Amino acid sequence: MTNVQFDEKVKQLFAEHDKFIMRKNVACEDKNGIYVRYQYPILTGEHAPVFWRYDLDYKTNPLLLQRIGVSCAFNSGAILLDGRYLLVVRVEGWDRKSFFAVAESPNGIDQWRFWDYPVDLPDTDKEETNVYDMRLVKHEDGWIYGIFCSERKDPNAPAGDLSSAVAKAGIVRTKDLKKWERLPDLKTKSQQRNVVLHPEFINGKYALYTRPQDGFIDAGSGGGIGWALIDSMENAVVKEETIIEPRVYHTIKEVKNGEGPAPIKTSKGWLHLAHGVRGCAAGLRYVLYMYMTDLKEPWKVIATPGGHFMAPEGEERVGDVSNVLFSNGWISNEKGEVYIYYASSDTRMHVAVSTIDKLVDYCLNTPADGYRTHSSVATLKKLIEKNLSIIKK
Ligand code: BGC
Ligand code: BMA
Repeated sequence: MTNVQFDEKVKQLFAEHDKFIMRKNVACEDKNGIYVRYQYPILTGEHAPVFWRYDLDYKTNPLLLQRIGVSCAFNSGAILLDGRYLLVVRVEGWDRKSFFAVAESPNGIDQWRFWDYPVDLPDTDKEETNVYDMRLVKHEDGWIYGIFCSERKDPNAPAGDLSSAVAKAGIVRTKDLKKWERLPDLKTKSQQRNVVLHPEFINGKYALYTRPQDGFIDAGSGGGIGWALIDSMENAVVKEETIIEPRVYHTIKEVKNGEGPAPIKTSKGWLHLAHGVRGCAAGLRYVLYMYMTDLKEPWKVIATPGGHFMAPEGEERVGDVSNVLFSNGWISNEKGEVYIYYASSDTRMHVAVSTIDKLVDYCLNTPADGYRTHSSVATLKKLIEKNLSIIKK
């Protein structure tokens, strides 16, 4: 390739990338009245800027080969900051390391663009090997907190076991998503993934949704979504945690569950989005589900719509880790809309749109899981009878 051809090709790379980012997203057909998915993934590995992936110097890359690969953009924290829709995305490279990067959109739906540099996460522990799944919360103390999973090799793993890991909750805070202050990791008795900060003080204390687990993968004897009050975020210690949202046999959350993003406050209570996991021949299947808690006592569950809220569909079903929907970010805006940012199969980000009114109605009026076939049939029969009497009138 000559110098001139090189310059031409670089120009083309930028132009194509820009066209791809500017593509308008399209609302899909409303299939259930509860939410509407958008057709195109909002972020993928291909959204990584050209200048992240290529060395654009003719002298050092005369063949214009990609030097750094970005495979996936998924599990993102979300925040509406001064009218800007922002995601802290889990970006994963060809080397299987994830890192955080901010992406911004003018409307929350399309034109998502990464900021020039990834998040400068303070490096405080040389054993920390991978980080992922940040929950962003604007707390009433004035800070925006990010709680994420900090993963390292299990120091007690037998020689030759290069898979066993230990998960902890890392904590950062910021005002602008640019400068990040790292606070000491959360201290708890067990391993933790999916730790989420409640946005308000509860009796003067910070409140956390936790997910105690016996092993790295197994929820074990613990499991379920826990609730813990802590005195400080600068020295965050969980002394006591209570399970408020347990796992249940033969449900969508039989193997594991975990809080998604921080809950949204409504006049009827707090809306929660979570993930539920069951095991099957194809491996673990992750779906999203919802529940609601009491406005004044957010540790008390007041509504449990049965089954999944969203499950992987179509191309969502396939990816680096197939059969997974995961969400750790949503945004409610001043119009009462809720933008649900969810990832499919650990590969790409999507958006689905609903409203506070619809989600509250969904939570309060969708029949709960009766945990047995017979109660599912009884619930169905009740609705059929009611409807047929209306139809026949
Ligand atoms: C992966 C996570 C996954 C976890 C448990 C980690 O190594 O990076 O995506 O949730 O393992 O399977
Ligand atoms: C986990 C999560 C996610 C991931 C999922 C499926 O336990 O913490 O990072 O999406 O597994 O691999």
